Amino acid sequence: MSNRKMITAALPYANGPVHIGHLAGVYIPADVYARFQRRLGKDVAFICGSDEHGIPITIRAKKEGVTPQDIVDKYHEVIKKSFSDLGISFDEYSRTTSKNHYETSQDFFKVLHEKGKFTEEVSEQYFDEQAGEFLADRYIVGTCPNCGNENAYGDQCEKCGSTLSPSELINPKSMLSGNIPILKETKNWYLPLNDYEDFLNEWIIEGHKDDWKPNVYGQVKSWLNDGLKPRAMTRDLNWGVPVPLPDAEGKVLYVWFDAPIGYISFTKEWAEKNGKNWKDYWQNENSDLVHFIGKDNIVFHCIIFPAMMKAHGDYIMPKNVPAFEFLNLENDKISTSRNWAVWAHEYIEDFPGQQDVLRYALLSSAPETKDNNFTWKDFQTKNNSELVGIFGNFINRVAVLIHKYYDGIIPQGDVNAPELKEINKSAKEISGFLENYEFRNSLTALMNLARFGNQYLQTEEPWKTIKDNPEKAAQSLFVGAQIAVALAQLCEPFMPFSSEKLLNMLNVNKTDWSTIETKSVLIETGHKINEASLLFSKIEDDVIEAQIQKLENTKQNNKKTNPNANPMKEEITFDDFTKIDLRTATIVEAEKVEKADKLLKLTVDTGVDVRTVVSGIAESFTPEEVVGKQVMILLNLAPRKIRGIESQGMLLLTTKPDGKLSFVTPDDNNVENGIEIG
Ligand code: B3M
Ligand code: ZN
Repeated sequence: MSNRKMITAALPYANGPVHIGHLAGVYIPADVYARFQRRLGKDVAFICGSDEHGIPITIRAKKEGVTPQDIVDKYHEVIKKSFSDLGISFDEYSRTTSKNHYETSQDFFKVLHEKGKFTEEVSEQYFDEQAGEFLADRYIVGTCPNCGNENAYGDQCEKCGSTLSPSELINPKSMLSGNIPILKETKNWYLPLNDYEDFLNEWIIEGHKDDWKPNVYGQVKSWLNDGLKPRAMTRDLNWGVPVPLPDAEGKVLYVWFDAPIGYISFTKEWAEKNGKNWKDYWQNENSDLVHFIGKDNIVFHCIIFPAMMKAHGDYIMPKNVPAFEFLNLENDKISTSRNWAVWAHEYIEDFPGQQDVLRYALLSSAPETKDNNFTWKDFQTKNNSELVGIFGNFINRVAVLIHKYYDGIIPQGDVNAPELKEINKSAKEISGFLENYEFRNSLTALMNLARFGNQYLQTEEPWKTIKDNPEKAAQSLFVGAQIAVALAQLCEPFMPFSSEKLLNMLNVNKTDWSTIETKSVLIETGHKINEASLLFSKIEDDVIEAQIQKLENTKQNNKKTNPNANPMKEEITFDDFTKIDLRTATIVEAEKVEKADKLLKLTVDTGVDVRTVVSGIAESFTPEEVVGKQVMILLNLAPRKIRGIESQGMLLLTTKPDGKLSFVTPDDNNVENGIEIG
């Protein structure tokens, strides 16, 4: 096993903030792994950054009416802050618009070009003559040939889910100008992936059958079975890294060409700052390259990027590509466009100081082998029953009792007590699971040690034995203290904030993982611990209800056919409704109210009587316009004085898109006055 770990986490597109799906399926597991490897004493580079090119960025910019640069500047900061707030311990978090990344990715391209690894192909692509631009597949809309949806995109129909190519669309239209695009010839550089089939078969299909996750292995196998085709590595776009060739005006590197090279560019940036040599991590067999990704990125990390690195010739291949499935939220697919997500930056605001609770909850439902589900109720239970009830409770009992009976000094105990073996066993179990990318099992193993500690105290009952068998009480708390220290050390990859708090409380330093795997005494008799403080606190129902309500609001919002419509008011009963006396009526006289621009004084025949109503309609109607109009009136509204005039009732009005008011009237104006409405 190599001493160097080159760990990458998929570069998030800087087109929006990160949500719990990203965290559970890539960043938290990757962070646990990186922290764990550091504790093993490995030479770790944990690298990530924002993916700032590609259509997702330009689409977002169009939507918000700003430039792509504005978008990436904004979201790069938001994303970077969320990661740091959540304790994701990247050694480097950079961005693909950095100068160094442009140079690194262009150099990479040039090497492949000079080695003759690309083929040049001329193809016909849709072109918007008015905009003067070639159109990315996403920028073409038309009718889906499969389901007839008139708003299908050039790459996909979101209604029936089928994958499309722009040429399949019926009546294609450019999203830039609305015009019909023309087909125009253009030259691009292709990587003939088919040339790498033998290499990929041997390396992955034969070489990693047993150590790669079945979901990753299976997907690669099926791609290879279907046969690979040349894939364009350049695009006719104006947002991206320019193709570094003289005859490539207006062309940029394909985002999936430049983005994975980002891992390399960012390692260079980190190495430079830290006196390291980046090649030790990327071009040396004594380095383990591991990519943490979501399942939708498998083909890029297991086929395309390896083929690029193979073509280049100087690079090592990934040792493993632990890809995760997807996390759902309250049994529904997480969706940025539907705002169906728990956003990292909002969580941090709503749950200050509780980053570890989210880390714990997401890890314990990490979608390792199949899609998984996050619910707020489950989150609450995990906190209240597991973190507070088991882990926190054990630590608290040990610390409080040691203070109570021994002034905070670790008492005398038998260093050969059999229970101490449990510590080493747990440490080994956790590392076994982590080496195997089994994050949920590793977390369970950690919690099992806390459970063991709790049960141990429960059977030993030092609070009873302290009276008639003080030696036994001392022994129990000596063992309890060892388990507490072990938990403080072992929980660090999972819950770094709590680990730090706990290490402080126990007044001990971080140690190597191997110490916990082998030593039986982690804290000596006579050592003084600090004041006990609570590690976790109960999350009350109202806090959870508020989060559920937030999602409920999103659901209601998504149902709106008119985004300007206000949400429904609080429900009323039928009895409430029958109290309201609505009638048809006719305006018989109208005049302006002096010194009030908005008001008209109206005389209204309600069928029941003739009365005065003051109405704020003067900016929408002249007095002449309203005389003779049949209207609807709220008859039994308590009278009130407006500008010294008593107004008796209220006319029903609505607002037009231009802001002008309009009367609600019966659609047949032969209705008599005084007829009830309901
Ligand atoms: N930005 C895709 C994604 O966010 C892409 C990953 C790049 S990793 C090199 O799913
Ligand atoms: Zn369709």
